Amino acid sequence: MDGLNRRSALRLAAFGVVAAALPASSVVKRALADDIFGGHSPLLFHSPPLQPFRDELPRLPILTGTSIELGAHSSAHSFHADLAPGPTFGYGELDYLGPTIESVQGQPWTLSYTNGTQGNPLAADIDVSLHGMTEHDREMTPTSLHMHGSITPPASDGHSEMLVRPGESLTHSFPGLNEAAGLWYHDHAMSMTRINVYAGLAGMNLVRDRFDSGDADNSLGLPSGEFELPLLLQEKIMNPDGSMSIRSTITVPQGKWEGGGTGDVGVVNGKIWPTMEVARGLYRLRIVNAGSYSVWNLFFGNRMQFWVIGNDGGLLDAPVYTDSIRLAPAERVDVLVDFGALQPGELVELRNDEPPPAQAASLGAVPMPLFCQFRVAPGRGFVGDVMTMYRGGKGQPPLLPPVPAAQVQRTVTVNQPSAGLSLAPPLMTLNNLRYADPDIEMPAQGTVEQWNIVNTTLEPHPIHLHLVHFRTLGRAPVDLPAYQRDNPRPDVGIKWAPDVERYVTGPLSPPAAWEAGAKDTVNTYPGTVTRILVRFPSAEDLGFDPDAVFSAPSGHHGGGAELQGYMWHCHMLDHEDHEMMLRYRLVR
Ligand SMILES: [Cu+2]
Repeated sequence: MDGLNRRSALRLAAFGVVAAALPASSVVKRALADDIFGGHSPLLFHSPPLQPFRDELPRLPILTGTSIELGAHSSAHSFHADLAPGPTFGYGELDYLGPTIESVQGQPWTLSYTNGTQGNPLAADIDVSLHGMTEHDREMTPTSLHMHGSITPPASDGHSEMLVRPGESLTHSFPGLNEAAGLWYHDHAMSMTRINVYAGLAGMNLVRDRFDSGDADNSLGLPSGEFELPLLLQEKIMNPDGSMSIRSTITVPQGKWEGGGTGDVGVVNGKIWPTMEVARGLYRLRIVNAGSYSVWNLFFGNRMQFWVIGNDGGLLDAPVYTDSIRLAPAERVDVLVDFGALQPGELVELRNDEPPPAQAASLGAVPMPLFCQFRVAPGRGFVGDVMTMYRGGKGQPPLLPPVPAAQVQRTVTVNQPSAGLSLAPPLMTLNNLRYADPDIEMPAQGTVEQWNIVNTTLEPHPIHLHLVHFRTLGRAPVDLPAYQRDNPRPDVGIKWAPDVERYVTGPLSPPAAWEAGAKDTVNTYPGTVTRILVRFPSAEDLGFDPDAVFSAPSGHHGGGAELQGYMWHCHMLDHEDHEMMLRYRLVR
């Protein structure tokens, strides 16, 4: 922590009073923080000064096969050349993160998962007051492996109550139904997801198919091998001893849920601000926002444009040429970038200029500016052009189907129950419900529903539905004061999702062009209704029963508890860990 002289301590005390008295006026608080603290707020923890580009950008190893074994284990990892190794979790052989799994459409595969962790590197940060947690969990870390975006039977989906404790194993079955796409896997244990992912439990899954085969001669003409680069983006706060700090602010005691904190250093594939030499040619970057909380507006430092050719669920019909992309937690983009247009020796940074969320900004957080650097080498790289289309042609998958018509309209809400005078919200909810509340959504198998997601908070929330893919229709502004005045919200625990249509005050803004394809996570903006069209598949479509009852090998509420269905939740991990997650069932 920065040393505070008496005068600034007095100012800080005054600031605290002002901040508490103005819970809704984050702009005022941010201005005060900037004015008083020059953007280096003593309310926040900070990483020690670190020089960028000291480490080479790691290429995560690739794991293939139809019978994969993957354990989670305790380890130690150095995030930067000038930092000692600190305690982490890793999957497989890695000290931090996991290998890139390559699977193939049409080839069922299994993943035998073992929880080999010993203790938890962030044990002191675990909030045992959250849903289902006990003191026991500090040392006996519950885990649950979720393949995000995968069409997975319920018992293998990494349900948050399907807990695998140290020494236990679970074999996940994946039927290979997804088409080629960039999926990712991460821990999903109840009330522990933010802790376990921050500790290192995340990795990528590239699904291949006969078009996007990953081979050099793929029929889409896409860069492959060394010219295809998965990039897991995260941000962190580091301690001087090389350990990670999941705490972001001094205003919340250690071991208490924070509500979400931003980092001040960018981490790519496990290294802080790394650098990589690239050949002069086209590269395919498979980017995932694997952060806990932050939305990032990504761009290249030289403002060069690039092509987005796919997102969560697979390829777009045609590339989208753009100079920036706003990526929320769990969203993925499949990007082509041409380093061949640059001169040898040029340096290009992958940067971010998204301001931090209001909650973090109110404490003095500033944008985390940088992820990594590319150094352009003299040699020529991948030779090939960007195609005008990636679907619908010869050697290409079919065009995306038309957006289906809705058979059912369903309004759901994203809420932050009143925080009173406190800076931190007490919890976050969907439909004003806690995770365990019984009044869940039960769409019928085989129907197309339009979900109208009303975000009544001051922050964006990326909403993720397990199992399904959907299409985003767009976002429209809502008169929230009138909506909430006419429909008073009852106590938490009573469902609150009033019809929103007569409170919509403006036209539907279509999604960004790159958001147009099959999505599994959508960023819902504050004060808007985000409309998505979801087809809920039937057991016949899937070849498995999505409503099957299954039981956990272990669990907070006793091993063997019967579970059913999937989850939908905010993918800000801090939020899903504190009630912004509900179950849903696909019923017959
Ligand atoms: Cu959220």
